[in-house]
Amino acid sequence: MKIAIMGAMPEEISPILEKIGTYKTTAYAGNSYYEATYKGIELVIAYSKIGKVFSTLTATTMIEHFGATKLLFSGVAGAISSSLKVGDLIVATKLSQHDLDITAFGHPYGYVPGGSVFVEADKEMIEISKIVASEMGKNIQEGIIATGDQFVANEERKNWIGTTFGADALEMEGGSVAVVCNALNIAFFILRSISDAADMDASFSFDEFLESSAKESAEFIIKMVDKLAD
Ligand code: 4EZ
Repeated sequence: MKIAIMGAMPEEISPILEKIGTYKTTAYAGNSYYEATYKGIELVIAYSKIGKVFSTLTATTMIEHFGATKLLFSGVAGAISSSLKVGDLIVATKLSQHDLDITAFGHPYGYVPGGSVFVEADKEMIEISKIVASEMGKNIQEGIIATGDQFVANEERKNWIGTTFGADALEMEGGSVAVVCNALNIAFFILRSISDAADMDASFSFDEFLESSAKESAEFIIKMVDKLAD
């Protein structure tokens, strides 16, 4: 077993790198990949840069080049569901691409022929996350995450994504990572901590809470790895 841990931004993986201590850095495909052995488990860690294209490249590289057999994503997200507040954790049950649109041909939003509107995350790791959450005394919500190449800072757009996909949170990488892992048969787990509410104050909230929320998510991911190592 070799576990890939990815984020989109440096802030999303630095708490993990700090925790594991020593690692080997490899430059590959325009990015840096960090490899380590932690509690007897091989890890490959990277931040992809923001968005669906970079996250697709990084997820694929971690699997095809570095040999990852499971993938865990850690990061922050904008809340859609009013029950999600800054710092809260959401684990994706399934993910979609909210900006994928060939509706002009009668297809639903998020769908292209050969694909599917939603990609489901690994059920086993979601079950493990519930155990981890109870051991940590933390609340973790399951929900649908919608992904697109835009920072949503608009109530109308956010509500449209919520209604169209039944989504509880939104971000810019999970849906593409899900497509990669699904295609390559790699179990994946997408965790996000809320940094903002994807509304007109989103950019300010994001700037204020990126670091603390990213840390919330990263700490949980480390506990997940601890559990997988048992
Ligand atoms: C993308 N990530 C945001 C990156 C923003 C600015 C320099 C998560 C996220 C997000 N994505 C947090 N809040 C969001 C929102 N309101 N819309 C989209 O994965 C980088």
